[in-house]
Amino acid sequence: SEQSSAEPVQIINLKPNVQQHTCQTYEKPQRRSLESKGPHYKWDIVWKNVLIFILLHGFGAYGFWIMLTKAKWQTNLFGYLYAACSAFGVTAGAHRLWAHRTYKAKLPLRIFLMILQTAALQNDLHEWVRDHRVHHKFTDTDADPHNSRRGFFFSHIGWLMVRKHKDVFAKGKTVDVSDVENDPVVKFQKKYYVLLVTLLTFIVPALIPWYYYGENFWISWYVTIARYTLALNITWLVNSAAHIWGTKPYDGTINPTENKFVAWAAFGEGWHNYHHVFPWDYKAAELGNYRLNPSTAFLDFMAYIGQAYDLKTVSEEMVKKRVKRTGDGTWEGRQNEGGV
Ligand code: ST9
Ligand code: ZN
Ligand code: ZN
Repeated sequence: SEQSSAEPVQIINLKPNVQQHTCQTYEKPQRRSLESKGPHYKWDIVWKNVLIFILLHGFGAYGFWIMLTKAKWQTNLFGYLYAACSAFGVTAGAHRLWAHRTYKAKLPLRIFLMILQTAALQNDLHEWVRDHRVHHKFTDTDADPHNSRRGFFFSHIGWLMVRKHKDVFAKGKTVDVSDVENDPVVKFQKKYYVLLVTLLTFIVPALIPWYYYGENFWISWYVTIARYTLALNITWLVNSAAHIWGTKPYDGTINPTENKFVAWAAFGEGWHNYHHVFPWDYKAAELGNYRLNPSTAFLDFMAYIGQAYDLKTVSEEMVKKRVKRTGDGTWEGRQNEGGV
């Protein structure tokens, strides 16, 4: 691709006093303007996506205003509950089950989570998991699909509007996703993805308020767009904000942070320094306080009714050892508000 031809230039142009980044190199995350990335990265822009995201955010903002001024309270409540369901599909499903295998799920729960994840329209599970595993293996390098060293904008939304860096393809090949490819639930979703996504992200949630309590269809439609746009941005904050702002109680040498706001907004996925250090913990946090981690409450409930089992976690001893070795010294004052 064009990116590969631009690559050698990037290396030759490195000034002698500029350190080349490796996974191990610690650099305080910096906010730099997109322009400063110009000479280093070729932005092979996918204009179709740019247009879609501009329209989505335009109509989403309008929908948000409709929510505040015109929509019935039932429509807003339904929108919130629908967003929460789709969030669990992403956090408990795509993320903690399929991407990290932090627990095992019986077939009914896997089907349920697949349906919820479809309602979030964040790519099908196979693609979501592949990008996410590659993100963990090559965090904040050129092989990371949303490399946060390329700035807030790129890691938040920019990465979805350009062709991927050649390293994502090359190094991504080394990441095994055969378990997901062989999961019949994932295969089913992939086969009917466009139809399922159209129904579950847009049509069904727009029709319910109209059908059941006489909401104006267009109001319901705009609330649907607003819900989707907001949920996407909250999800993206995990890749952007929680790789830039916050403390690093578990490992001060990596970019991912503990970010309480993101944890609150993203259903418990903002304890991101911990998560990158111990990705197999089903709580995706050390303490798993329900209020700042509803996804953990969801999974504990699923375990209680026998749908989730073999939930993996990390011993306090192991956490403390790691904190001592690599933490940034903020562990004592860490904010997850005293556990469950
Ligand atoms: C979205 C995803 O928003 C968000 C993910 C966020 C993750 C956050 C995680 C944090 C935890 C969870 C928090 C949840 C909180 C929820 C709270 C909610 C209230 N490895 O991709 P292509 C190869 S999606 C290995 O097309 P291009 C592969 O062979 C939003 N290989 O690359 C592939 O072919 P195939 C909606 C890889 O052409 C081929 O390359 N979706 C990898 O550069 C081509 O792949 C969109 O907007 C890899 N990682 O295009 C769509 N990647 O697939 C956006 C690729 O056949 N996508 N290969 O095997 C696109 O339009 C395009 O992907 C592109 C890049 C333009 C971005
Ligand atoms: Zn993860
Ligand atoms: Zn991350």
